[in-house]
Amino acid sequence: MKKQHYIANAWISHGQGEPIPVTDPSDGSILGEIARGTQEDVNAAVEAARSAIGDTFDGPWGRLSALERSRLMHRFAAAVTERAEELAALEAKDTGKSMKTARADAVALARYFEYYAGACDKLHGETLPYEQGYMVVTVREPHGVTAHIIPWNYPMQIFGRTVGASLAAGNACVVKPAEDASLSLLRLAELAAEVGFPAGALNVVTGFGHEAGAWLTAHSGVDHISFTGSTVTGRLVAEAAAKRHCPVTLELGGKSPQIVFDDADLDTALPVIVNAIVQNAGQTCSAGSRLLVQRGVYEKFMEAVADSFRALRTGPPALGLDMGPLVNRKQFDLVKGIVARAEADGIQVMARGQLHPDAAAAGFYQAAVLFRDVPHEHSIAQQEVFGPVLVAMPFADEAEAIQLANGTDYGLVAGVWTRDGARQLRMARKLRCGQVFINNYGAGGGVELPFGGVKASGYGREKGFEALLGFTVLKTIAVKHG
Ligand code: TXE
Repeated sequence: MKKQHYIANAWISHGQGEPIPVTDPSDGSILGEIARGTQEDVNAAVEAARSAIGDTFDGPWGRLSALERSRLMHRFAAAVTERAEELAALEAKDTGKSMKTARADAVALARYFEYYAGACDKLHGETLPYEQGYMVVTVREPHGVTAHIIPWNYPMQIFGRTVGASLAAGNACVVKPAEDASLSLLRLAELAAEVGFPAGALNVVTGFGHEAGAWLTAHSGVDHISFTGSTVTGRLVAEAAAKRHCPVTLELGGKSPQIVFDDADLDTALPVIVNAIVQNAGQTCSAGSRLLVQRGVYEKFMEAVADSFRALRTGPPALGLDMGPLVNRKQFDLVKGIVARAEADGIQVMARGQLHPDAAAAGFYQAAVLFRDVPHEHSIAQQEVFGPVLVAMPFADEAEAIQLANGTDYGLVAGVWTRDGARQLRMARKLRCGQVFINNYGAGGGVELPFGGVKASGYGREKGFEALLGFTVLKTIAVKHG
């Protein structure tokens, strides 16, 4: 299987870039290759998007009415739903995620398009009170061409929430998938053409981040950048954007706490807390990767978490177990190294999950690991691991819980487990993060709920109506009518 870029509704490659091999994380074998985007490829994709929009929104995509955009997006959502199984299988093969997670991703993708399709014709400006003799209105216009740098952990979902919102607002998109997970997004671009999107409205250029990604973010024809990925790369993207005054949203990593008070409903909390760290083998920006438990229930709750961890099974994606392999050798070595260093530093492993006998030795399989009594300052309690690794520590009271919860560079999501209503509200207000879940944990929340971080977790919001606003520019028109 050899894939080219998908630009202006056609398979295409410019230049002579060496192709990038596509590896199957379940056994390390080579599945095929994708094109290594060149500067020419990036230029072609941006130009295709610009002509789809047109200089004054008069191109074949730019001139469509909100209703026409909405109908196309609904058709796309229906096509994704129809092909959910095919898309999930492609994603599971490419990324190693379990079929269970991949199916959920396809469903979420369709739902994002459905949500934003319904929002196209509800996006409007306002009439403003001003001096006598004036009529002042605001209108919401698209940025123009938006670039979408997408990581490998949830390609379809992140495509759904950023590209869906951007198209709904009337932008034309250039997508750069991760070099480790491009197949599903190439197929989605083809699917968009099949349901009738005009050429250039949606383009996908594959390649390496430091090449195609960097050329795209530096391109003067790009009017907005949406980046999801690591904190380090996010900073590079923001620098590139700042150099040419381009707006950017950054959805970066996290070290999100689950905070369990003595009065919590522990039976309800347990499966949710375990799922929030093992979902997608922990490769989730909003993973609940720190467990803070009040001293009164610490021993009891930790025993229950440990039992759940021992039952977790990691194995080939097709078996539909709790977890598949990690995405690539780099991530596998990274997670293994972090776990080994913590153990060497004397941090106690309380429980490990199981590796299925069919998990190939050459695959990137990592069983779940539960650490207890982890010092808050230790790097494993501070850094994003991006694997099925949960670090737990006790706390005495609400003040200490807040201090620990807020005590990392990140601020993406937090979960609070307590029956005390006043404490729920106090905690919700004092936690420094973009989303707080009380007595549940949404691992990023629903399609409708704005999502994003503070501090090193980034800025700007995805999902919900808020994301749609972010893909528009507000123009004020003041008419002096006398
Ligand atoms: O991420 P990168 P990597 C975290 C997680 C993981 C770590 C490294 O902790 O272990 O990041 O993963 C593109 N200009 N997350 O190295 O580099 C790249 O091609 C423009 C959290 O895979 O951030 C890919 O498409 N683009 C995260 C995307 O950026 C560049 C999801 C993400 O890659 C670029 C993934 C550049 N200079 C990893 N360099 C989350 N927030 O969910 C790379 N890219």
